[in-house]
Amino acid sequence: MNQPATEQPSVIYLKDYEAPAFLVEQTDLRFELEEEQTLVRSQVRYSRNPGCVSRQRPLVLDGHESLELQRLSIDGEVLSAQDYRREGEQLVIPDLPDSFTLECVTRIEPQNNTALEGLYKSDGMFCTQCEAEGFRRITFYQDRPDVMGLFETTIVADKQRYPVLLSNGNLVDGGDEEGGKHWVRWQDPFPKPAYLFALVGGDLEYVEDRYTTCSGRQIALKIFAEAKDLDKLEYAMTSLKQSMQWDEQVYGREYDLDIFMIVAVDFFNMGAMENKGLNIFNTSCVLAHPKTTVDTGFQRVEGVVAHEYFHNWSGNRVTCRDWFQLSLKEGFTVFRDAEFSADMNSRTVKRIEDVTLLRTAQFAEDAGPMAHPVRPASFIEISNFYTLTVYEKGCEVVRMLRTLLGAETFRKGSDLYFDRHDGQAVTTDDFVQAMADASGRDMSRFKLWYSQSGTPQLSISGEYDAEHQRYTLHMHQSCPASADMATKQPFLIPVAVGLLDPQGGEIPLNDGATTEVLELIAAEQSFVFENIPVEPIPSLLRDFSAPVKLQFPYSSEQLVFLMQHDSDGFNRWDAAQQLAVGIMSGLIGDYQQGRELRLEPALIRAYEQVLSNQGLDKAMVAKVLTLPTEAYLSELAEEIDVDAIYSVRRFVRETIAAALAPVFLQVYHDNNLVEEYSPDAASVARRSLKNLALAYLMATGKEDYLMLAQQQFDEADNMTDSQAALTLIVHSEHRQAASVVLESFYQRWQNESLVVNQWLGVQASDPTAGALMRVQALLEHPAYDSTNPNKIRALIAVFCAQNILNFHNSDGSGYRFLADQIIVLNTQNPQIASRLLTPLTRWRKYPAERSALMKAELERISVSGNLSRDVFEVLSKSLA
Ligand code: 0A1
Ligand code: ZN
Repeated sequence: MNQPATEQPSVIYLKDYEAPAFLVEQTDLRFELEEEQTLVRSQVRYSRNPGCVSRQRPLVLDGHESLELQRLSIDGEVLSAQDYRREGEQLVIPDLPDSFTLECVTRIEPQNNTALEGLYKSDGMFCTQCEAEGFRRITFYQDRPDVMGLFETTIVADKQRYPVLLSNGNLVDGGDEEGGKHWVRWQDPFPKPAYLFALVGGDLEYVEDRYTTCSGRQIALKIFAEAKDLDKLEYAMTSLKQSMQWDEQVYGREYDLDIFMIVAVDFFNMGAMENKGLNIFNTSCVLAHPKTTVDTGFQRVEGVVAHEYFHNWSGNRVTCRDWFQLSLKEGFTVFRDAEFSADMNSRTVKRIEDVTLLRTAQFAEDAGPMAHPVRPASFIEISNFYTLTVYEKGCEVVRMLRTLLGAETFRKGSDLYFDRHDGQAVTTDDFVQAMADASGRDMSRFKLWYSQSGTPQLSISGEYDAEHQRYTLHMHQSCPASADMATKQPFLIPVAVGLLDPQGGEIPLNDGATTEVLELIAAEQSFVFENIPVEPIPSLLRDFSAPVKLQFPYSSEQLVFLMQHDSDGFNRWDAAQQLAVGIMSGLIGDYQQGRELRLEPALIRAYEQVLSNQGLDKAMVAKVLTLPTEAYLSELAEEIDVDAIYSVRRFVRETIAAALAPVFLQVYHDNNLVEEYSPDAASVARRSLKNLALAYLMATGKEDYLMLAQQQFDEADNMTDSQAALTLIVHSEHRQAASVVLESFYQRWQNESLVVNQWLGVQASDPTAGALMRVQALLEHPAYDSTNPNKIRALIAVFCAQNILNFHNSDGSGYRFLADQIIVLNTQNPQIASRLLTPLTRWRKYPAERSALMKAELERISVSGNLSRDVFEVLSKSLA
């Protein structure tokens, strides 16, 4: 919705929740899809909600300015303008009987819908995106998740252009009509909120398979895509079948319809959507082929297919009462998909990747102007709350519940939750209550994780009493004020702890186990371990048992010791990170003081040892040897000195590379096997280690290694190796070689849209000087499409989020560029515009000059007029 500049969009509060005045029994929809317009007729059977106190309340239907109302009738009687009123975008109908059928005909123009919410066209194909509030762009409806009804959908369209017509549930009827048209009818036997409605109409092909459920039911599985992409669907299909089986085995959840469909679309604001029985996916999250997809792309497909499938229970069968409860389905489902991926691949590597994302991006969000609790208390535009906090921190909250309760009791809790609330729209409190009831524990303090924003800080110190063989951990927790909340109460923090003896052995703890979960509930608390024969080195917060910032005064030697001996794989990696962070933070200070940079040998020695240890998992080696990213160092900094962070990281990388080049070369060759591509964990690990070695070799700047990268680029038979070589060459100082590989890559892949996105991204993240000019030139390139979110993300979002040197150019050109893009996108696609704002919202963390330039661009956007609710909310919170 575009607001006039003077009108302030209103804030919606959780505390104002009221049950709907009317319930929906049945929703019958009829769509006539045409080139210039779509006519939508909805016939909805309403009855007064007995749970609603006032019987006088009118029916309030949500709508949108793009809806053209053509007819409204109640039980066959056409309403005149006096029978209802328009209040903003809503339609209010007073004086209604207790039950009735409302018929509503609207005219919409999906072909002009650039916001990609509601019904729109993606590459000539009709598709929908109704979460969170897209259904109101299709017809007037009580568009809220606690209104659930049975849907029947009839679609009429030109048979030749749109041979495939899909909706939720089962296909029950269909036929041909005059004028070259055909029609179909779909019935969904499960009541659902409107946000889970979906429709697709297009010229699509599909691959097909079957799955037999644990109770022996046969499910038809179909994945639809454009004909040219049919060869890229096998991996998604395998992942789907694995997900179905995993959910039966791990959560006892069986699929409920006879058919499960996925459709791939190229224009999509997010990753994918869990519409009942008809998931719609961004092509980037479903298409995968060794020739065109990198290893991380395969993993993303596997994870997103699982995520959307798991929503069938955690989201669809049990849904959210209101949008403040979004993490009820998202946090839980991210937890479920993370555990699935951990079971399919390397558990520790998956945990490292997830924690890395949390600690860089979610911690930054929680410390910025958009900070909000996992269950927000208010919002202006719900689309702005599909955040890392709701998803990733929400996942951590569910993980902590499992850590506190133990896997078995947690499963009892999830069974109880699904049984108790099947078919209902519920709250995060209901979820925690099921866990409390299953375990017999009072979880009220735990619920602060849902209602308080900010990242808690946990300081721990250890004290050894040799005489009494007693070791004490003193803990202190605090949580800094957040943009939305000044003071916080102490959280219940599960701290998983192990104690190592000086030989690296695990000391048995109080209950004989080697890891104990301590429950910190107060601001200050001490935990005593008896019978500890020597002063131990503690391994704290094992497997990252809580989303907090931990401080413990480890020496470099102790960190190296933990890297070598900790039985907890996550903490071995984290010790390496902490070691590197400590060293790099010191160097950042040196850089700022103008002192010469010198890398102390501890890090190089530690890395060398890791490289020479043949027994280690290769994926872990690659993770351990990856330096903390610029984004993580920025998050940790009080004030972000872009030049210092960039220069120090580069210096450390180059120094390590120079010192260990022969070792890296050996690692490269040892892992450069001629083998058929496979996305299994061991092969992915080998490629990641090989390409890490190549990256260090390229960091030496030596021509020999450029040739090695060129050879890999020329000979690679898979996109992982090809793209790794391309990136290293393009990001190097070898400019001539860079343009040669870029040109050859484009020539080869110009017809593969997702590969072209990678090509755009490699250039957008190129740290060498002049990147902005090149990005601006790419905006005019035929490969770019300013209406396709995937292209916008690949070029603009990557430039602003990953190319810190060029985006933060001290002349302010990067900021100006981004603001210009946002001003255009604000009207075209508000969700994307609002997400793109993120890097500018962090302006307070930069030194004065940059900070002022960033703020000035935010102010320029804010006076550009006609701000969408999405952009308005982020801007106003950022400038408050
Ligand atoms: N529920 C989806 C995410 C999603 C949310 C909003 C969308 O459009 C604005 C699209 C998808 C998921 O968690 O996968
Ligand atoms: Zn989700």
